[in-house]
Amino acid sequence: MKPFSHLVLAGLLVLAAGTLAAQTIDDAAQGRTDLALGKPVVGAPICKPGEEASKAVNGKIASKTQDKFCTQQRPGWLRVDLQRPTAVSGFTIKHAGAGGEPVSMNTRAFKLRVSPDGKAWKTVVTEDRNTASVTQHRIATQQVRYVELDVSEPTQTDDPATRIYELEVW
Ligand SMILES: [Ca+2]
Repeated sequence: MKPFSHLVLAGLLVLAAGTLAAQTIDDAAQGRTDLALGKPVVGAPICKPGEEASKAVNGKIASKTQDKFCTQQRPGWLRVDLQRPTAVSGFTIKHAGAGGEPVSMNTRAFKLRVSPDGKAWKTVVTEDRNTASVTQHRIATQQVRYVELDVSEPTQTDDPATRIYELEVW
């Protein structure tokens, strides 16, 4: 083998190792257990059948009509019951764009409140001008039973509908 080939081979090995490392980190990040998946959930009145609050914790984002929670109430809200106090350190919210809808429909302003008992509530996340389709919010790890999403500005425009494809708790 010529020296040049050795260099190419070494380069490929470095590339392969880098890809493997990145993949491992990515898997770890995505390997979080979604504590809200399939849990009891209530929310503001829905836009139409198929867009119930439960669709925000069904683990799916494929369907624009069956996998999201939609409400036109303002403020819009959604409350998940983890059923017992659970160590929570963050949230991932999948907004309209994550479900393939226009990013102009992404939730603009919202808060996340948590409670260990349904009585004492604490606001742990405040977002005033989000534009992203997927948002992640890390908090100091704490014991949480209820998680509530409160939406004050549902979209980037005057479209009044809140669209949440998934509210993940981790
Ligand atoms: Ca969903």
